[in-house]
Amino acid sequence: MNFGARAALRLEPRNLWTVDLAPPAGSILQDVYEGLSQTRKQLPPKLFYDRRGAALFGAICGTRAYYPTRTENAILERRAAEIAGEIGSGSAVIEFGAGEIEKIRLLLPSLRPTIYAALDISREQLVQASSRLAQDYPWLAVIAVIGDYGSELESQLTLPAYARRVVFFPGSTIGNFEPEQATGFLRRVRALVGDTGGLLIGVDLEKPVRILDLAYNDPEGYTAAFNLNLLARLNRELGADFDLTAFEHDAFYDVARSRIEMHLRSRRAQRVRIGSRVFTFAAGETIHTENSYKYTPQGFGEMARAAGFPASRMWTDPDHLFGVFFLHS
Ligand code: AVI
Repeated sequence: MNFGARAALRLEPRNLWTVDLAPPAGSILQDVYEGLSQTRKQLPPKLFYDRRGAALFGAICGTRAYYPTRTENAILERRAAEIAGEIGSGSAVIEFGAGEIEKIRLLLPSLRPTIYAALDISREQLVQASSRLAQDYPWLAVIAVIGDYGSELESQLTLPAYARRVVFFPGSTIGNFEPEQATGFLRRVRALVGDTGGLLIGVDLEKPVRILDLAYNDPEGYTAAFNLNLLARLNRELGADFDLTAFEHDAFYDVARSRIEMHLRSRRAQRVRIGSRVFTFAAGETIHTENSYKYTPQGFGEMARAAGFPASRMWTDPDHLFGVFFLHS
């Protein structure tokens, strides 16, 4: 196996390799200055996921209100044989943003790929989760690729030509991309998997507003804590002086744009110091922290077609809350 200039290292167990394609760790300060200097202040959602943010996201996924995780898991579990039938055995599966490597486990016994490459930026978590997977599935070649799937690192990935390439992108993370970014992402995947490969992707579907509003305003308050942790992170990592009690979580569904918007709303007029700069907030002004787009099956199918995937099949749950799509040419 070849990964551009970087050699893959073989680890224990013997069916596990790792390769480091991570960019040098940079400061988040530039992103923060840029976002907060806009007329409508914003911060990129990737900043949510420090250690505490990742733990809070895990807690959100376990709530009753946040239906996507359990619904997608149930679809993968119940439809594993059909999904495997569509993809065929012996493929090379590449998961983007693999995290704890849990969802692919629901498919492996039916899917029987030869290679599973897990991409994630969080080194320690990825190597540990890959090692557990390699131990549990000794027949599978597991490759832990430390890198950012958002940075077009697929040009550095050379997988064996004989295996059908299938990108696995569960979790409805595509919903956090702006529609043009999402199309660009699908095009990149299409180039990576080629004419014979495909994309297995989880997509959150449009649904009644009350279900969506509740999912992003869970009664336990984990989503609010997850949103506010972003400011706590800026205090921890950049020495900023955000008063966390002076901001509140605000999440609502915008029907016209088919998206949940998350904001942090300033409860009063205030000034906040970050590094060498001071930012001024009016009472009620917000920092826009995330969009989460919801798609209709038709709308997503059209986007996929425009990106070079003319064929698709979707599996859903009885309430049509969530769709798992297999896109191919
Ligand atoms: C990761 N992503 C798909 C989640 C979502 O639903 O958009 C992030 C999230 N934000 C608030 N709750 C969950």
